[in-house]
Amino acid sequence: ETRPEQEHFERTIDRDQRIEPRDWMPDKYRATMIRQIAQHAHSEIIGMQPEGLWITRAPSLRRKAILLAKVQDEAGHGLYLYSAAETLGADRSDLTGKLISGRQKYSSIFNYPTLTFADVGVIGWLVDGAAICNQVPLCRSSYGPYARAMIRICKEESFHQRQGYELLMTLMRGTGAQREMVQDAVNRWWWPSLMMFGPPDADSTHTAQSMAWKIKRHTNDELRQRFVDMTVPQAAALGVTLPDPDLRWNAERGHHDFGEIDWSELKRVISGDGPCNAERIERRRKAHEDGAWVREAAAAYAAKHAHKEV
Ligand code: FAQ
Repeated sequence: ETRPEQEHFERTIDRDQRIEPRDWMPDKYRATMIRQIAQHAHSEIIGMQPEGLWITRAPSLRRKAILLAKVQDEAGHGLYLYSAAETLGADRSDLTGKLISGRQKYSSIFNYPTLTFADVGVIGWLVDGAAICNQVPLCRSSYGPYARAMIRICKEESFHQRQGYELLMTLMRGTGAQREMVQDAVNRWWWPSLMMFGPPDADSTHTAQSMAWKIKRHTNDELRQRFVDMTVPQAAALGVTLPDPDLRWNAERGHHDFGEIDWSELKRVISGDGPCNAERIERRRKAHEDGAWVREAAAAYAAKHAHKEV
């Protein structure tokens, strides 16, 4: 016999309506949402680092202003998402502690180094492109505060994607050395971008349950395929080669076939052993510690204010 609140939950999911913070939900649904939203928030915050490193080295004032705005947007996305996690009863400082101590994950993609300014363009094109592909369907995710946060985040991500593509078009119209710089960045970021979508469906722990609850609307492999199909013509327009000799159109499937992904690399990077994992976490830890006085001052101010109101 199902309880009325459980029936309400199931009916809401069946009808494609949204679960709201006040609603009853299964403990596992709550835990899954906190996990995914926290990982997503951590990714936005850690994701500020690879591009942030280029703010002081941007080649012009215009590029610096654009990059500053983009990295600032990422901070905003992170804060939005931590707020969404709070509606589920999560505590923000606890989530930050779990990130710093390695008990919660963030996207594998941010553990790769940004070696040249072309990497800024390729992150916009491929990494934000992959993020959009993954996040547009999440605007229909069953948890209301997450789905609504995704709407604004996706609008900003699509602006980020275009700025990356425009940066690359500019470089491709430049010198031979600049074109080589772009190709080198594409070679390094292509495979890690495909890994952003997660393990293959057969090895994905959470996909089946998250699809049943309509948290996820497509599987990891479906979104990865969509991303490949979307990116191939963009690469051709740009004049770069995607570093995969097995990449070709399959008329029968109506999709591009592509080569085998090195899943052992994804496993390594997720488990903490990527090129920049230690550096990223160390920088986050230091920023958190350096910001302690700001949190203390804000708390003291709020306490004083509350006292005055009484
Ligand atoms: N990296 O069973 P599944 C951005 C973990 S975009 C690290 O398939 P699920 C924008 C997974 O958590 C990036 N870990 O899991 C930006 C699970 O571990 P757990 C952020 C990964 O949740 C652009 C285990 O493997 N976007 O930040 C990865 O059903 C430029 C098994 O996997 C989002 O977070 C990975 N790539 O599907 C910012 C989108 N893949 O928790 C700055 C929302 C999997 O059991 C600059 N998230 N894992 O210990 C999602 O859509 C999903 O969570 C997936 C994974 C698709 C990422």
